[in-house]
Amino acid sequence: KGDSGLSEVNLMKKQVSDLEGQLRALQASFSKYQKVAAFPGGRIVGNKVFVTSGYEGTFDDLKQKCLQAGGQLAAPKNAAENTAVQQIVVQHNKSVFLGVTDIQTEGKFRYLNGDAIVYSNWLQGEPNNEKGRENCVEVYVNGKWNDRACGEKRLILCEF
Ligand code: 291
Ligand code: CA
Repeated sequence: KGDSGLSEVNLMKKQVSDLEGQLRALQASFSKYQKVAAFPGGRIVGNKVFVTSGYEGTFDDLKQKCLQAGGQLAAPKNAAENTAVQQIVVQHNKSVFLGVTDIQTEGKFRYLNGDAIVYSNWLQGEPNNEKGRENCVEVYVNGKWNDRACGEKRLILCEF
């Protein structure tokens, strides 16, 4: 009888910590749906959401704005995510810049965290580093990727 009170406390500690975990997951999920509510026309793919405000700017400008919003530039990592990006490009009839560059090493495309890309959807003949000046990646309305000069202005697309 002596320790039944203690094990009841331990059981409750576990229940509280489980609930804390569930609450954290729910908060993370809810904050993503809030982005789509704030910027309608966003796309939800699994745990990821893609949203645009309609703003257009250079790569550095767009990268900064996504970070400021608590997200990052879109970086589709599979065909389903790329299709979601494509749908937004089609909706606005404007190409987006991805969070993918070969700024560090020419010809080696990486995510903004430095990891090598695990998925790509290059248009035939791309990336061609035209005039040696193309280190960013735009997505065309057909969903295909083209490397493009980072100083060009493109539609912002953030992921959360
Ligand atoms: C051509 C291709 C692309 C390249 C693009 C830019 C155009 O696509 O060679 O690989 O990225 O040109 O070089 O840049 C400027 N300033 O015109 C054109 C298709 C729209
Ligand atoms: Ca190109």
